[in-house]
Amino acid sequence: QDLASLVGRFKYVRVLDSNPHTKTISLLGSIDGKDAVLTAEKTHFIFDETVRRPSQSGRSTPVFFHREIDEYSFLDGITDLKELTSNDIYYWGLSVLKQDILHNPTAKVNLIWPASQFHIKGYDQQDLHVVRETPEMYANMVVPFIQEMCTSERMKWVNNILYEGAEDDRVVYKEYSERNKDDGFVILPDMKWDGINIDSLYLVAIVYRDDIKSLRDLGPKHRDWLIKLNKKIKTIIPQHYDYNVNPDELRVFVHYQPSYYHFHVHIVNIRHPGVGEERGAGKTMLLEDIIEALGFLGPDGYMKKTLTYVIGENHELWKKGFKEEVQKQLEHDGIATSPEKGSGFH
Ligand code: M7G
Repeated sequence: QDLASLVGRFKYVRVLDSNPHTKTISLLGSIDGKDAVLTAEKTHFIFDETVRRPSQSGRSTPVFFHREIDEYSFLDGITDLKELTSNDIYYWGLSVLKQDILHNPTAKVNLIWPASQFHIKGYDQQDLHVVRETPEMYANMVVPFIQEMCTSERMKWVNNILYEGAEDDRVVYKEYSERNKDDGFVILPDMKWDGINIDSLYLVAIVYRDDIKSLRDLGPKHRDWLIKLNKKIKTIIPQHYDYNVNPDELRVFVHYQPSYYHFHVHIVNIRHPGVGEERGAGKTMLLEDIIEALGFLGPDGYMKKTLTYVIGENHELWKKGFKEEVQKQLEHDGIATSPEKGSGFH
């Protein structure tokens, strides 16, 4: 089953969501009678100084180097240009750029098949809400939800990477020894990255230890380990990409709520703004801030902290009590939820 033949058999049902800012569109459909989510994202422009060279070791992890002119860059790659209007010193128009499946593809295409209801809901357009997750809400609602989400089926892709050699040829760095499993981790390109443009570089570091489901499980005893991890990430990645991205140009962060409850860290080029928040829900916590906070949060670390973040109505937690909690919180705070209920400030 390759992507092209699967996409060829995709039967369109409806548009789940589209976003002009991130230039993405997600479609719901079916392939061979099973639900599928097909997402396309327009790729970013290639600047003339960074181009891709196939890696000499035969791995598909690209190697970047500087070059003066590139036929696929914006400017040299313009094959058609038509002015729409001009006014004084301002001109605007439309253009067609030279495209090439290897050097300058138009879009990155992602397919989830067969897609579960979790996947479909995650990509579907939804209203968002700010919620305060208290330690009690975590214990009563989130813990049971995490248990439900940690099925071997749902975690299969993670275990495939850690133990089954999946995406092996793309792995950027791996540190693992049977003796020291708790320190092991692997860094590889995230599914979200086109793998071509360093400006939109997006990697994920997945740890081998499986006792940390999310940010909530982090305590002061993890501080030194996180410091080491942060240092390694910021040393290894710039080196690997030939310093086309520098240590202080990497946004290293964790999501809460994550989509997958096995501790992992996102590594993104800071040129890629707001990335990771595309689908609305969630909170981005910089690893540096987490390390700092673990220094004073007390012995229970994040377990005792109230976390405020955005959640979508399609999220299971919204239906499993968060909706009511948001109402209660607003009432408790004396904040009106609609104009009729509000008497204003007198
Ligand atoms: P998250 O913070 O749990 O969720 O991160 P979110 O960022 O999707 O809200 C999980 C990360 O793993 C995301 O950045 C995904 O794009 C990435 N990811 C998910 N899957 C299924 C894969 C995969 O099979 N391979 C790789 N390389 N990355 C994946």
